[in-house]
Amino acid sequence: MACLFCSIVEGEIPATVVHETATTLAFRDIHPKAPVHVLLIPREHVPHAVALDRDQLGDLFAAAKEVAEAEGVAESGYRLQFNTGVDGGQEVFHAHLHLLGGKRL
Ligand code: D5M
Repeated sequence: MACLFCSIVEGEIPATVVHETATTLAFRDIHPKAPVHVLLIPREHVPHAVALDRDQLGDLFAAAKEVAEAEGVAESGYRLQFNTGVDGGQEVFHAHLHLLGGKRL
């Protein structure tokens, strides 16, 4: 079955990209749960957070820091969240790190 976030990486489905590197992509969540809600993903398909290797995890967290600064929430604070597996609330099975901020969560 086609992966939604792989389609975004390939440019086949539009997304509002806010940050990109050789290994990661960050775009706005289509159903934001906070004034700032960005999803950070590895370009490579990895089904969930626990399957990410150390380099991929490091790249995602480094990108999250850059996004937080660019979105103006670095000082006020923000939440970083991986929903992992069905009981964890994961709906899209391409690993993604939620960055939420812009209000008191
Ligand atoms: O989070 C999956 C998230 O993905 C959820 O917050 C909605 C978001 N989503 C779904 N489709 C899109 C598109 N097309 N663009 C941007 N964001 C999208 P989970 O942790 O799997 O529950």
